[in-house]
Amino acid sequence: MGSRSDWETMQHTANVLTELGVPHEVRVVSAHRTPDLLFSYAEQAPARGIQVIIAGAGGAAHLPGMLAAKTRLPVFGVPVQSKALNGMDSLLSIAQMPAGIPVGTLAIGRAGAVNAGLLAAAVLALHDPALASALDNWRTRQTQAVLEQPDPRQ
Ligand code: RP5
Repeated sequence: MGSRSDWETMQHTANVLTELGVPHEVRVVSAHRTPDLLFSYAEQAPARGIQVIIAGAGGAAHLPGMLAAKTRLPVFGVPVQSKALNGMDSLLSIAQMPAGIPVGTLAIGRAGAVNAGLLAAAVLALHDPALASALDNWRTRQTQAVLEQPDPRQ
């Protein structure tokens, strides 16, 4: 994520990955404040065994796009809800990538953070039967939770 202030949102990604048993690391890497770290992080990621990068950032959210520019690993971007523009700035900065450098863009805020974890897990599950099973179970529990409580007053 681009800042410690993004953790309030990005903790939801980490929580999902933890629930699914996906090994992951959490780092603050800022496109603007630590650009050299951003480059070295992206360049070294494949050799360190990283398979997917989830990048959350807000405002002028260049982190996901710049990571994608520096690595062929799949990059999923989470637009953090900014104070000034409610995350529309984050969303557009992350989504409007030029052809040739893709970033998979999720929803603004918590929903995007949760779904980034689920999407990354789905990609990894393509070659990991145990993770595929954990993801299926997670989705089944979610469905059951809705079906078991159809009355929102309860
Ligand atoms: C972005 O600027 C970060 O991703 C964060 O969402 C936003 C504000 O950062 P702080 O000023 O709170 O550190 O780079």
